[in-house]
Amino acid sequence: MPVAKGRRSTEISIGQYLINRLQDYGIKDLFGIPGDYVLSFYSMLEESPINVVGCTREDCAGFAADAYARINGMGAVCVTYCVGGLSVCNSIAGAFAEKSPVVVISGAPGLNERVNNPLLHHKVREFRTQLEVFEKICIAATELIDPVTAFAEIERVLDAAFRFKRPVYIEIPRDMVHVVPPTAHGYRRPETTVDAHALKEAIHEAYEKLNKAEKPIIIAGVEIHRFGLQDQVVKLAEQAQIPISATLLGKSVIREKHPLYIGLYEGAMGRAEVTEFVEESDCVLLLGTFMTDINLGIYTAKLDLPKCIYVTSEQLQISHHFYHGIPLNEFLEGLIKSNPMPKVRTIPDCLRESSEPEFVLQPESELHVSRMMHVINDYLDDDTIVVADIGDSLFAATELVIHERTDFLSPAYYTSMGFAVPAAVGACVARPDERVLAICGDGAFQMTGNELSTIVKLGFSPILIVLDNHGYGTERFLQEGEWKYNEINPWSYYKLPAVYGGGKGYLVKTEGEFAQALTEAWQDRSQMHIIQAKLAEGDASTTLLRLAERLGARVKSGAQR
Ligand SMILES: Cc1ncc(C[n+]2csc(CCOP(=O)(O)OP(=O)(O)O)c2C)c(N)n1
Ligand SMILES: [Mg+2]
Repeated sequence: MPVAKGRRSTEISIGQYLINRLQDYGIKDLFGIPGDYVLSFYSMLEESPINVVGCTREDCAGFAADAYARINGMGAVCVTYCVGGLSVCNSIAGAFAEKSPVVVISGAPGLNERVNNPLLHHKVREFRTQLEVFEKICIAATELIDPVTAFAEIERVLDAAFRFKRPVYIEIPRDMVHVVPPTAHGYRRPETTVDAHALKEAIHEAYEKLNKAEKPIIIAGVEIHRFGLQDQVVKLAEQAQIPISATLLGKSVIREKHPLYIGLYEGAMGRAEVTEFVEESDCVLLLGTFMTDINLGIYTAKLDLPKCIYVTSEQLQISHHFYHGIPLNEFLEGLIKSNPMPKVRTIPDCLRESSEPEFVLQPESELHVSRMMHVINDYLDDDTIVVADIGDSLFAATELVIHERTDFLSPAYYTSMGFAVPAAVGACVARPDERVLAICGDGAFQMTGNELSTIVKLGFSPILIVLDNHGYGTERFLQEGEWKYNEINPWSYYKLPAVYGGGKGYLVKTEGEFAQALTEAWQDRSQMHIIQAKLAEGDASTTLLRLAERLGARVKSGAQR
């Protein structure tokens, strides 16, 4: 855990202490929108080394901070009371669900303004209403209302974000920002007790199980990203020659060109060859994987519990045995040391990337998302970060091959539309030297696409592809019939650079036009690029078609109930 670097002095104010500690946790940039309840803290921020990125909306600032946290390790968003704070709730709920450590800082009315409970602007119900909302969607929350405990509270809450990889909430009444505590409580980090006997036994049981295995497989999940355990997973896999698959939320957890990587495991939603290879395993090592419906292909995954070793930061289960108090990293390290040697499993040619038939561009062909992904695949390099929104952007993006690990961002579990464009801002800020490619549905774009304006303001050069199917394509596949609610107002997305005052737009309708626009965009790093891709009527990726089959059946059965 980052320790306070000699800044425990009570000579500094509460606001300054918070700013110092954010930096100790590696937060160099912060997203948000100011307001009168947070102005004094904003001014303090602006005078600090932290770079403040103003966004167009608070929920966008939340998505940007979430993406930044996924890449950087921790992120922060700073907003005003209620009108800003409550607007950021959805993004923070997503960060909670998908384990992204975002620090939410909100201003609030001063304590001296609250006497006699006046009706101050932005107040909803009680002065604590916003805090209570955030208590539900954060792993820890505090209001800095007591100078004596303020520093310890900041420590407690930031430590929780760091340890649990979940968002936290810090509220500062505006008259507390400049208060210098006369004395301050220190913070004592709660001891994490590791049960050494349980650890030893768990490692032994896992070792025995793996050693006996003839067809082992690793399924790596998102926690491997969050806890920075990628090297350990690769080490274990390489040492024991165990093939690795990843879940959708964990996509790119390992370099997708790694010889042991066999692709995404998504139950019946994924490639049949991968599903079969995983499900016929006699020892499935699930590492940091969330058992979510989408990760498991809407519960079509067939993983036989007695064959599984299921380990996350929250639980460890081997077959029917539960172990408690065992940190994910210690288990992994212990398992590597035990050096299990299961039978080496040959990876069939059909699971190797090189087995894919060579893609041949058909310049006159209408646009189909799955084929577009093949075109994009040729451009991805080690310096690309791919961001995918919800809808067919995500499903089709499963077909991309991400070169480096942790370079694929998507809200693949919480599935909130509108993530991609603001997340692209967060990714550009976190890694200004890399190229960000964002893929977004037209519906999702209409929600938060205005954040392109921030991209223009900051002078970044991401490439955004808007998949234009005039509406909520995914939902058309989930509910039979032609429904007006799936239609949206068609926009000329490619003309938006003129509105934002920067960037270049392209309207493409064929594969040839798409490839040409992408080439042009890729070569130009002086501005952002927005490619409006008009899809063939009724187009859907293979993954969406498979999912629609499963989910559609559920939606229908739900409707009949
Ligand atoms: C914030 C939010 N609102 C509503 C939904 C429900 N929803 C899921 S997919 C979808 C349609 C997405 O449309 P678009 O972004 O155009 O992508 P497409 O499905 O057409 O690829 C909707 C409305 C959601 N996931 N998130
Ligand atoms: Mg659409």
